[in-house]
Amino acid sequence: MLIRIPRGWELKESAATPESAYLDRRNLMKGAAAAALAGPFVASAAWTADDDPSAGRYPLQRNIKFTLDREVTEEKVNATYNNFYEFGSHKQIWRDAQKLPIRPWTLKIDGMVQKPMEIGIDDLLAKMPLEERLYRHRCVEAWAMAIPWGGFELSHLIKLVEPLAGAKYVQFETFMNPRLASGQRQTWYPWPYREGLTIDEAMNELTFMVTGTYGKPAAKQFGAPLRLALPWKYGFKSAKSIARITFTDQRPQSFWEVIQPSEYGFWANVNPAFNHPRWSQASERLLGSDKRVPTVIYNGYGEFVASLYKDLPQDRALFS
Ligand SMILES: Nc1nc2c(c(=O)[nH]1)N[C@H]1C(S)=C(S)[C@@H](COP(=O)(O)O)O[C@H]1N2
Ligand SMILES: [Mo]
Repeated sequence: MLIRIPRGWELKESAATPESAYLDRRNLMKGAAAAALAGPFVASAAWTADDDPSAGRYPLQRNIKFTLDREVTEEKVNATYNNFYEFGSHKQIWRDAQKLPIRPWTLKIDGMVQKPMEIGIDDLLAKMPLEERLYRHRCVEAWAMAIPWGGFELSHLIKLVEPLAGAKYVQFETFMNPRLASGQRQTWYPWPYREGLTIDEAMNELTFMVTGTYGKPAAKQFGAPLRLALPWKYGFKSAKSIARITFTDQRPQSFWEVIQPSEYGFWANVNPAFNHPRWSQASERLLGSDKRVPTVIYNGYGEFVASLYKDLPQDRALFS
């Protein structure tokens, strides 16, 4: 069991939580404690994994280049409200997601690279410069959070496999295991979950491969042991539990794009001026608080990424 010392932001966040939420949380905690006494299957913090072999690597040094304009979302709020359709199409998938075995876990990198590889997650963790970053996270459904991610910049991994000059896109694929993941038995979805970026987007310094959350190995519902965090794009671009990365000269078609291309386009850059066909994107709800705040172009990360899109028409193309 890892003993963890609360750090500055954690104290600040709980101090800033509205009283009503704080009281609710105390009741929730009482419930969790009672459940822990009641049976062996519920740990005291059942939404986090405490048996991850990479636990000794955390917490990681924070990279202070990445700052927030809001409080970090409370861990429990974040860890019990997730999109992970492999485990169901509702937000309370965290318990089901604990079924996902994350060791052994092999990442396959193939396609247009000089050095294709298959690498175990712990070997990968040993090779990559790990750090912590505080990122905003904006779902296309108009809710938002702020999260301390641990992990590494994808560019480091890309340099290792040496893409060929003709590789223009990077495709990410989640594990496929319908026996284990009930959502994958819903055959009308185009499994496995896929996402894609241009190679320039993938090489951008913001593009982060997440291996940890809240100072620990990533909880399974966040997409352990390896997920993307692309804070300037809507959340669906940030594929979870990635098993394969493929370099290609063809633009990948993503899971949501196959389902509904008019609602979930390839670029999916956060853009308050371009509404979703069924709702406004002008503002967002900050989970864990009662606040609604204006949405900002590129989710506030324009200084890092705006130059990637200077040659695209500036209206619809930013989204689709
Ligand atoms: N494999 C996979 N990755 C996924 C999803 C999913 O259903 N399956 N949902 C996406 C969506 S819509 C969002 S908003 C984020 C949610 O991440 P969170 O649960 O950590 O907030 O994961 C994205 N990555
Ligand atoms: Mo989302």
